[in-house]
Amino acid sequence: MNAPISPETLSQLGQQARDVLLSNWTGQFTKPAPNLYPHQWNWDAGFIALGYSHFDMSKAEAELRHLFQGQWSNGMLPQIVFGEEKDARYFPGPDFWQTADVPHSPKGKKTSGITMPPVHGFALLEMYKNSDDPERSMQFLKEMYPKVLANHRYLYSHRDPNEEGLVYVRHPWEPGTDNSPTWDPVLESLDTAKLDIPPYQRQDLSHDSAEAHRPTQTDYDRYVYLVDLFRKNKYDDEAIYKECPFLIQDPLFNGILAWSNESLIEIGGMLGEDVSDLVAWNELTVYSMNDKLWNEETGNYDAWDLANDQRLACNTSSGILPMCGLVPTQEQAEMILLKLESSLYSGTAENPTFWCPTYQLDQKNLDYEKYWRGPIWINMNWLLYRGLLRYDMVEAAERVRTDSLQLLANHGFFEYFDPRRNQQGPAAYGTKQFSWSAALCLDFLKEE
Ligand code: 9WN
Repeated sequence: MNAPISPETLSQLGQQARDVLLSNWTGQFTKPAPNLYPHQWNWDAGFIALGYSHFDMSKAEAELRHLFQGQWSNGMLPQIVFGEEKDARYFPGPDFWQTADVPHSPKGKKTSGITMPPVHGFALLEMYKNSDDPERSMQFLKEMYPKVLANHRYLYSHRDPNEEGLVYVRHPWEPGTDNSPTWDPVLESLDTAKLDIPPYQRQDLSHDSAEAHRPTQTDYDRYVYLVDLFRKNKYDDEAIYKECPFLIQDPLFNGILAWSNESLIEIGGMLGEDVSDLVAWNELTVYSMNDKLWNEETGNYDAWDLANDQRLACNTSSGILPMCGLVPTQEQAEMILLKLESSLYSGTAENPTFWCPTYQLDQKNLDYEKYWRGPIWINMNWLLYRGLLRYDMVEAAERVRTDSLQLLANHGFFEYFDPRRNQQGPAAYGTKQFSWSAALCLDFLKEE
């Protein structure tokens, strides 16, 4: 559907992508964006390191090294490792999180007290594959493998109370798809008028992103309420589990975990390590995702609300992305492909869409412009691209790749994009100079 992008445009795009990453580099790590996100974020850093590995392996390694300096002694890899920029305006900052006195938190770095999708196993293996200095990269694998493994061990031992191989997230920021409609039913039961919410000041609206595209005030009230609950419980996982109303087994988080398990099994094999725990964890994760989360009627992986022990219909792209972790069988993957090609993700002849909207187009509360409730995000497209390739769906994968490059060439390295091909006026939203849009663009471009 796209006219081919000229080689000149593609080469310019590559140069611009490298420039975005370098301009967000602080000397220690890369900010996800110049102003809106002034610290280091967990899954962003994985994607960013992968992007750097195409042109600057030292920075790729430094990115992950810095992130893991924030790792807690129980293995948890935090969502944010705070930088030291004096005029950084981000809420919630370290003063709000209050993790410094928690016994498990690191001494040298300030961090938040929750985690994010464990992309680092596969990012590490991808970096190794992109290296032209295998000896050096083998050393890096040796250095990082135990740290990444410790994060997986944390997830399986502290976030899987029923030992199902399905890890739960306890805050909408943990799966990274903050205001996803999947957890609306759970969050709506938290009546903000009746909750005791500490005073706070949002900072996100003072930057270059429109209020209408960001999470709502009520969303933030609930985010803050949950952080307050964690700090009151001193970040003790068992205590939080007993009290927290938001405990969700998310298909994207667990699908990513499966891909990283697999990658760690491969790395562990190269290093001569005993990978039996990883093999057992991964078998259970794949089994349970198919046994508990797969929905044969819709062809989606649903989410599970552990606090109320109920299924949460997941009609977002998180429900099809476990393909990246080789979770579905070939037959299930064929069902997913049919769905992608249907009006649910492709629109109609009059109103076609770029791939891939993050929310099915038949959903009443779909919003093409609002954050994780419809727009295209480049990291989700990249995960889908890799997932499709794993099932030999080469044509579909190529469509995701070229749609992504087309959007980036049309608009630049925005945070998220309007899926409508016929959209008149602004069609790219959030912050500009967004690092993972640039980093993953570089990975898409290696196929040229
Ligand atoms: C909260 C940094 C992060 C991404 C998330 C994205 C957004 C933060 C925010 O930015 O979330 O973690 O302040 O909105 O939703 O996926 O990692 O880029």
